[in-house]
Amino acid sequence: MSRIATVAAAQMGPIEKDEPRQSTVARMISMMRQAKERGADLIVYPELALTTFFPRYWMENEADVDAFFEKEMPSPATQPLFDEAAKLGVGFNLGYAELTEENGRIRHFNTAIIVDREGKIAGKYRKVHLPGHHEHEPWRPFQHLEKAYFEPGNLGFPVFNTMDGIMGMCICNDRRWPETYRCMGLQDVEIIMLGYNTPRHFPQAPEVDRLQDFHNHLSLQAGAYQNGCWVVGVAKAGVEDGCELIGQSVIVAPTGEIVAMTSTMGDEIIVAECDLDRAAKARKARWNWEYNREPRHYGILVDGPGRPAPADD
Ligand code: ING
Repeated sequence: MSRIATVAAAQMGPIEKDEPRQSTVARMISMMRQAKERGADLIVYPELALTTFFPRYWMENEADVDAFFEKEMPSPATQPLFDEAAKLGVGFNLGYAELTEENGRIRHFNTAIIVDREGKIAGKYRKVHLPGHHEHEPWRPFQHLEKAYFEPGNLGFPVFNTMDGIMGMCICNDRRWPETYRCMGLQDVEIIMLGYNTPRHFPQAPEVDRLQDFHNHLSLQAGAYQNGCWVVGVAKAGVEDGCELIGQSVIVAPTGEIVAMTSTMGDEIIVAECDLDRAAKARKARWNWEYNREPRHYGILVDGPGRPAPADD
């Protein structure tokens, strides 16, 4: 008997800077109900799904930045989403800005959680690959200050046994790095869920603006195929405060084929039946790590160039 997860990708359209969380949560609940009606038992929301993509703004005042963060999860504003999920028996993946105290200091992470069908948090991930820049760069038409507002994630790339599957997460820029998928693939992940906020315009290289949709799908499809797992990529799409964010959210099969894609730039759900056993099957054939992989030659992946680990991770 196959283990089928009926998955909805819940793409969200623009969230304006002053849109209250109650409004975005109401939009998410509406999409959850639509997804349930279409048979879904798992729904994936975008990165930083509760607010506008605030790293596009330079904010001098830390309190202004912290206003975009959740100090607890569930919070009063998100509790209705957890309640609805438990009522409908639908699991979900939610991206949000996490403000927490850890190792005696306040930490800021770009975070995602998997919540099971009883409304309980089954897993947490903190974005490892932070794109953008640390300082205000006025030459840009909009900022991309993730390196200023977040710390790199300190949880690695965990996978979680939940909802009768092996489930993993990543967030936005993580999807462009093959290490992300492989770290979960080696843990036999069957489905990887992720959200993204991807501006069409890339100020450092405007000549690649025309390739943003292609690079998005190239990354997601390669990750799925090369690790024999399902990949669900969900956009925050449309024009937020003058900044166009790409859409084309997709559900990708372990073969790398796109099985469903959105066709608007607003709130839109797509649904697919994901047979999780197809991932396990791929692991026995082409991606049989013990039989085909040669780690003795891969040392540079860990010892090669990259950011040093922070002292107090
Ligand atoms: N956004 C973008 C992403 O990786 C980006 C940043 C855009 C990097 C285009 C490279 C090219 O999709 C986030 N939030 O990571």
